Amino acid sequence: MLKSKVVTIQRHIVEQERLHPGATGDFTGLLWDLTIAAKTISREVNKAGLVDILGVTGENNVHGEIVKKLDVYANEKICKSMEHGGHLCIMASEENKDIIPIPDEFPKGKYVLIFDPLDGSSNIDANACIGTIFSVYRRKTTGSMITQEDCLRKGTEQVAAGYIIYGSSTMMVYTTGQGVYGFTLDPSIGEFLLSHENIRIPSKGKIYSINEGNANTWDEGTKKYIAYLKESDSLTERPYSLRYIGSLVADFHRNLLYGGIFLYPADNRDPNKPKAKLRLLYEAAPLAFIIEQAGGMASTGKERILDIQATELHQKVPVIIGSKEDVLLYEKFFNQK
Ligand code: AHM
Ligand code: MG
Repeated sequence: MLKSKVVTIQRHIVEQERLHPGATGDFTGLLWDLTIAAKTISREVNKAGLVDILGVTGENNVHGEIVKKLDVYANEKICKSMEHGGHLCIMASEENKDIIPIPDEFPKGKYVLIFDPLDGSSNIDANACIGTIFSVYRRKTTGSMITQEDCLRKGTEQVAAGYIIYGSSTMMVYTTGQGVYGFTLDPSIGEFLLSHENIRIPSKGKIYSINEGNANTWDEGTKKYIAYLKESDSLTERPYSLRYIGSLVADFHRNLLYGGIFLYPADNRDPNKPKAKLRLLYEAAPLAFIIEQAGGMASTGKERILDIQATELHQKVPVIIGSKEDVLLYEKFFNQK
């Protein structure tokens, strides 16, 4: 049966904006520009196996990791799609060491865009899911100088966050602080259509997602928690199932829809210098905003991710994210003395 109302992402954004009296349309324009970039990246990702675009460029990104060609493509595409609209004053990308200024020839706007252009890039050659993550803040500084300070923020200050998942179909999921909405790209008309209204994560799941190969690097609390999830107990629906793709957006998206917990704890082999992997501004904070809006939780084990004030552009944090009851229980294990 046909749905009585087909809602394009553009219509949804406009309708959301109408809820804010005094809105100028600026933010609508920003999100609209992002959807254009998303569609173009989706097209390239879909045909990646067909053209000579796969493979390694030979350059390393700021984290010392090998950059694949599609990462470079996605990074440039987002920068080019977003720089001229007059909505942004600055950008920061996981692939760039420093902030990305808006070129002089374009007007500057009041928003800041922070993004991971193509996360999970180690999965590209295997045709597995990858994603783009984004986060939007209002400009903080005043005056003519726009600085890194505008990007070094607390997650609670986000005005929007979302991701695009390039999977069996392409989806865009986003929040502006009024619930989480998912749109599926209909390639025949080139439009994102509302497919997941007001997404809520189950309060408890039966899935855990973690790189178990790192087990010997975990702190005691994490070791005990994962061992607990593997025990059998019908009352608490254990054992949990392990599902791990190694592509954050894909692991996150599945757990958001089915319930569960994703963990990337710090490497604790030197307890005085725990080493996290995921980035606060590009990965943790936007997904934390989305999960809280969907009724879930995001924590480092010790603190709420959205409360962390960024002090460095490429700062890394432990990420424990998912169903509320699962994350709360993890915190108990983690903080047990
Ligand atoms: P990337 O931003 O370089 O793609 O790395 C982040 C990815 C995440 O998508 C994923 O959750 C994690 O790294 C997987 O790491 P590991 O291979 O150590 O399990
Ligand atoms: Mg990433």
